[in-house]
Amino acid sequence: MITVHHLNNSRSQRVLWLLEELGLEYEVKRYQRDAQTMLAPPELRAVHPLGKSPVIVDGELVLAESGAIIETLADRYGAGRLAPAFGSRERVRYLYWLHFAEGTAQPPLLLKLLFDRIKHKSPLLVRPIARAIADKALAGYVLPNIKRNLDFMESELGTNEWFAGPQFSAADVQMSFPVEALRVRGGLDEKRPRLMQFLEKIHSRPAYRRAIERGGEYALMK
Ligand SMILES: N[C@@H](CCC(=O)N[C@@H](CS)C(=O)NCC(=O)O)C(=O)O
Repeated sequence: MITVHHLNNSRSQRVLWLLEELGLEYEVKRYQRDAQTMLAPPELRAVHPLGKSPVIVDGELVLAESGAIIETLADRYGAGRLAPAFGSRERVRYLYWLHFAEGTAQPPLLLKLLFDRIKHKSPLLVRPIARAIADKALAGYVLPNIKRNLDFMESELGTNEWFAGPQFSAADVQMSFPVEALRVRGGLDEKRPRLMQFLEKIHSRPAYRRAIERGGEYALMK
C-alpha cells in the first residue's frame, strides 16, 4: 500500500490526483500547516529530512519531490498510461513540463508570495521601505518572469491539447499546481483562454474530484 504524506493546501494534492487517475489504492496521512507561518509541522521531518510535502512511502521506497514522485508512480504503475512511450517526441515534451513546473513556473510564484507578504506584513515602522524594496523586485524580476511563463504556456497549449501532446499525461497533473497558483496569484484570467480551459478540463475530471475528497481542504495561498 502506498502512503502519501499530505499537507493541506499544497503540492501534494496532485499526487493524490495521479493515484486516483491510476486507480491505485493508497493511504493518506494528513498534516496541517501552521496557521501563522504556513509551514509544515515538524512531524514531517520524521518522514523525510526536509520536512516538506509531498512524500510517498511505497514499500522500501521513501520519495520526496513531486516531479520525481509523479514520474516514478506513472512509470511503476501506469503500464503505458499517463506517460508517453520512451523514445517518442512526446516523451521529451513530457519530461520538459514535468521539470518546468517546479524548476521554472514555481520560483517566481513563490517570490511573489514572499514579496507580497513583506509588503503587507512588515512591522509598520519599516513598512514603507520594505514596500519600496519589494515593489522594485516585483517589477524588475518577479512579475516579468510570471508574465513570460504565462505567455509561453498559453502559446504551447495552442499547438498541443495537453502539455505533452495530444494525450492527457502525468505532466498535466504536475503542471496543475503552478497553473492553479497562477490563477490565484499570478494574474491568469480570461485573457489566456487556453490555460483557463486547461483548468476547466482538469477540474471536471472525476479522478481530480475524488482526490480533493481524499485530501481535504485545497485553497491555494494568495
Ligand atoms: N519542489 C518540492 C517542493 C516541496 C514544498 O515546498 N512543499 C511545500 C508544500 S506546497 C511545503 O511542504 N511547505 C511547507 C514548508 O515549507 O514547511 C516539490 O515539488 O515537492
